[in-house]
Amino acid sequence: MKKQVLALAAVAVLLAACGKKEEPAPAPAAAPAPAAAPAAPPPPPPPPAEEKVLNIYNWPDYVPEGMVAVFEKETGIKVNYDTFETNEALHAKLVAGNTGYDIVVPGVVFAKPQIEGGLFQPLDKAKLTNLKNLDPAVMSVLAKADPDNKYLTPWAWSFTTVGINKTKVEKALGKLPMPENAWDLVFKPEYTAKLKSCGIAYLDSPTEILPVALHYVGKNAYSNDAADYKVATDMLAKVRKDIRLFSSTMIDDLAGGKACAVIGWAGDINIAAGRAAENKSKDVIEALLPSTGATAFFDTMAITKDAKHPQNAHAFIDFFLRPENAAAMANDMTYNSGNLAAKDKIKPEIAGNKSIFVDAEYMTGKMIAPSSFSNEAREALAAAYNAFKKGK
Ligand code: N2P
Repeated sequence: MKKQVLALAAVAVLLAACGKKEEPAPAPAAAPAPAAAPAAPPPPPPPPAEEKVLNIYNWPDYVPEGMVAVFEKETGIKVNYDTFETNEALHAKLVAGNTGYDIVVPGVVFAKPQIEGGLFQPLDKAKLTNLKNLDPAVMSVLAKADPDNKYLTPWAWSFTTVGINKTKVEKALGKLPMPENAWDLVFKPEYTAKLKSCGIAYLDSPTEILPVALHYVGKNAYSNDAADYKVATDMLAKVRKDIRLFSSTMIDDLAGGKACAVIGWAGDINIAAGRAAENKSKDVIEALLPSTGATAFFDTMAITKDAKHPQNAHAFIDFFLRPENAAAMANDMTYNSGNLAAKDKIKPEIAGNKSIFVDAEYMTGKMIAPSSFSNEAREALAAAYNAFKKGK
């Protein structure tokens, strides 16, 4: 405390000194004539006007309806919006180069090697007046992949978890009670043998499934050690015959009745729940918070290195960072936005949903923070995962 007071006093003294007017020094008797000042360099030319186009590459079912149209109307910029289904697919595109996309939305697990690989251009923060709306806690998660937050701003975050059609799962389990650990539903033969009748689906991505499988077998979810992958895939091999689907989103599978237990994204599972309700289904669909934890993901906007429309890209990023747009991500899409200023615009119906607004206890005690894999590890993960899929 004393030290802090002293330090503050020192700052105060320094500030006072800065404010003091200096008496002008008397001019020397025979001052040499000052050298002619060099001509001021001409101001930099204004950046060339960009064509009114913006090419965005994002995940499916991940933007509030009408939001892009509002941006187009407001700016006159025509947005071409394409989608990819896995981080692996986006990564392959970025590495190949010349994507044609200005903004892409990788998860931080992949954004780290993408930044290190020089695939993005730094943000011009002077153009992002709404950066101030962002939650410092989320920015510090992003900073693990992007030191000093130079390249990434948050799109949305959620977590990879177990989603169920509770009605169907309880029926299929019969006398077997729900497990204490929700991951048993998709990883333990005792349960999968029963749930295969109503359908088990996994996300079709090595870097989604292996981390949760690694965690389940007691290994680091982001292990770079191929020996750990063997332990995880040995576990997975035992349930392989019970897995009906490998899918890139669980919305249709859960809402349409193709699957009753999935490994998916909490946000998409919540969307499925909403869709089933719209379709007048009585089934209850839920994103679970497993007792042993789930893997958090943070998806981020980045501007590609060779973007042809970087100014439009900045305009869109700043637009997205407005509180009302970030709030719509939660209200309409059931995804968190990482935008503090959006907090008081959240609809009361969803404010209590713990699978969107995860409580602090789970967040700090259970949620598995994102990390990254080495390039070699990602290759080994893909090989392990493909062998598992083929091994039916
Ligand atoms: C798609 C959401 C993607 C989140 N609806 C996974 N990063």
